[in-house]
Amino acid sequence: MNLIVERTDRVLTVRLNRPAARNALNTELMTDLLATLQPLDNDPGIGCFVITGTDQYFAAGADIREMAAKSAADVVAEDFFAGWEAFTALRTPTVAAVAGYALGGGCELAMMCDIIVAADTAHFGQPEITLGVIPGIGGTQRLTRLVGKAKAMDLILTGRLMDAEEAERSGLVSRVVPADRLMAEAWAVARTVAGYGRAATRAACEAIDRALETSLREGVLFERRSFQSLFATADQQEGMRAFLDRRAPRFTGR
Ligand code: CO8
Repeated sequence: MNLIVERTDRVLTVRLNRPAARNALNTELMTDLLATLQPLDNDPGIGCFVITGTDQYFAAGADIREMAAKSAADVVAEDFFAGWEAFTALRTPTVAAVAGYALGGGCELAMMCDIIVAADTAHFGQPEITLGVIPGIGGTQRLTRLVGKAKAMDLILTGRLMDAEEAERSGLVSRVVPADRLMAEAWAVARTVAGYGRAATRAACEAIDRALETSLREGVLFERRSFQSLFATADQQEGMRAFLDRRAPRFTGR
């Protein structure tokens, strides 16, 4: 079993579970992950996903054993790694709770999530250069956008790892917490996000992601149109009415 899945309140937690391979991301694990998340992406009872690993390994990257025997023709014909695009197409806000190693594809998976909460034991890196390749699931693009060219070049060209403190300082992770508080913190974040109106949390994710892909003018227009469209939701009316009535809002996801 590659995954351990737990549903509590409005949060679905998926724990990667290939300890013998340090949670290396093989095709089977990716398929299982997508098969778990995709049917729940539109479930009104789920407001946030949490992806995590073990205390020592978030994920040690793409599965080198699976990759090693492939030919160039194989990886092109399969469009190897293209399946991960489906993970980025999920619309439910996703929190990565990272302890230990998040390397290669593991770092890329964390970066495909919307928020990264890291334990103080976390180490991030893109060591593909040591294997004679480069990142293949978005690492050269997302890492560069998130931490800037200087740090991305340093990490990807040398293959060195950065610890949680450097990752937070560089803007890769949102928060660093003591390892024994990681899941409590990640779940607190997830429960908070899951408690808001679904249309608004999704619109926020889309608009923030748009900032990485477009000009300021286009991004601001996209944001304004999204903002305006939220006035079609019951949650907008409820949120503003509750503020004026000095009571807690009761969001329904409509
Ligand atoms: N893939 C497959 N198996 C792995 C992986 C991996 N990424 N990482 C660890 N394992 C396996 C080991 O082979 C070993 O198996 P076995 O017991 O059968 O020999 C077992 O896990 C334990 O490994 P270690 O003894 O090394 O465990 P440690 O706890 O001492 O070290 C580390 C853990 C630091 C995570 C270490 O295993 C490591 O450095 N792993 C490799 C990290 C790495 O290089 N990741 C990048 C992978 S490449 C990638 O993600 C994208 C490639 C893009 C290519 C694009 C092509 C289209």
